Amino acid sequence: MKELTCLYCFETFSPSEVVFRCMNPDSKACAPEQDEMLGKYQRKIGDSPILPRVVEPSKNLPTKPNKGWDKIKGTLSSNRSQMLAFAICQCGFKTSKRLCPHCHNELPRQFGETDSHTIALLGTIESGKSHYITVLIHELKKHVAADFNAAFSEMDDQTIKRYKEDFHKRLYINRVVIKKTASARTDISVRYPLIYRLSIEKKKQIQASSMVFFDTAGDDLEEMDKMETETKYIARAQGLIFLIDPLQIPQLRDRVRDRNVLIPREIIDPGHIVTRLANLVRDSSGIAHDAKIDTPIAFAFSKIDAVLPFMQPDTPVKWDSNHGGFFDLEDFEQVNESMHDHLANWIGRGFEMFLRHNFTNYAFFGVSALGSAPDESGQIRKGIAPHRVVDPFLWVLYKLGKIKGSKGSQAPLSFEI
Ligand SMILES: Nc1nc2c(ncn2[C@@H]2O[C@H](COP(=O)(O)OP(=O)(O)OP(=O)(O)O)[C@@H](O)[C@H]2O)c(=O)[nH]1
Ligand SMILES: [Mg+2]
Ligand SMILES: [Zn+2]
Ligand SMILES: [Zn+2]
Repeated sequence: MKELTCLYCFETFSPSEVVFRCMNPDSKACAPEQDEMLGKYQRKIGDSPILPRVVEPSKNLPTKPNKGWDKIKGTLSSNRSQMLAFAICQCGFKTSKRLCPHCHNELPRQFGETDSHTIALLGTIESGKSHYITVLIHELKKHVAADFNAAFSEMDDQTIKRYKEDFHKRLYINRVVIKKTASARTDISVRYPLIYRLSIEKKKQIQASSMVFFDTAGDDLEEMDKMETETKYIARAQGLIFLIDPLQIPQLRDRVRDRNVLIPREIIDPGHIVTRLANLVRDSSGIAHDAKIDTPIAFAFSKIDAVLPFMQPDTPVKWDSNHGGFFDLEDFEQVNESMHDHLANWIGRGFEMFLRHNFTNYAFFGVSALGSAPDESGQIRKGIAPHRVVDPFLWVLYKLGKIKGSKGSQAPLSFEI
């Protein structure tokens, strides 16, 4: 039987275990109740939200059976692998609002119909994760549609609201930097991933995947092994994008200091997070300590705009990338090699040696979400001019077999989902 994985809590369940929330608008006929499971997910224990009743179709026999009930009973007993389209509450009201049986978050309408891919974003505090995700999503909406004949759209209301208010408004409307991400221990919105549907028309058929992104606080990643949901999503991610902040590398930090560039307050060694990441994936996936992890992991130097002056003049990362309908492998190989050499110069060989001994599928990139440094008051006066932000994401899709790669101009114009 096909198991489903919740996009919010990452627990797995069979389709018939899905529960529902009553949609009866009359709260006198069906009194709202405290939802402790959702309260637990939102870390509001003792202060759980009061919401319309949860309907468990397998347990909840309606007191007033109506026409729909026979159909539900039939479906439940005959086919456990089917997800019910609706359920009937004890109050007799029919509802189609599906919830995860483990965390009681509402499941997006297309949930279960598409493959789901979690792409986790990692990096030290202030490495640029929130800016990167904001610009990546903006670029994917703009270019994926044009270059790949595909559509990229939000899958749930939470994503629309959070992207618009927390991310898009600040960068693209107010032109100010995004605030530091609060710990998921204190801010529940941080616990909610951004969920998108990527769909493409291929041979007159629409093929879709859901893409789940988490913008975790660097503070939480420092203690990732203590965070239950975060641990699950990182360990179960199909692809990882790991941002390395060049401005936290002591050698480069000293050189940019006199160029009027804002430098992060703290220096945190990306090696610590990578070591924890490897342990976490191994422990939760049962991978032996001498076996390598094969999850694709893209190491991207963020804020590359700030360090380009210190890179070799002919470094390929200076050029714009152009993946017109395919992943450009020639460009990828040149950038990967060049960034790999820079990594060795800037951080030393130890980091790469650790990667080589622990991962099979990794590559190096250089990205800039903003294109230039914001000023000291956090204003982005020069406007947002992203550079190569889609490269690591497209590489992950390529590694997952979702898009085709090509060398040179004989590019196949297809985007396979
Ligand atoms: N020069 C340059 N600076 C950037 C860029 N992106 C982000 N920054 C700077 O880096 C700072 C931190 O970026 P965030 O995206 O908030 O970093 P984060 O990794 O989300 O940090 P936490 O939420 O604390 O984990 C921003 O306030 C900007 O000043 C970029 O593309 N270029
Ligand atoms: Mg952040
Ligand atoms: Zn869940
Ligand atoms: Zn009801």
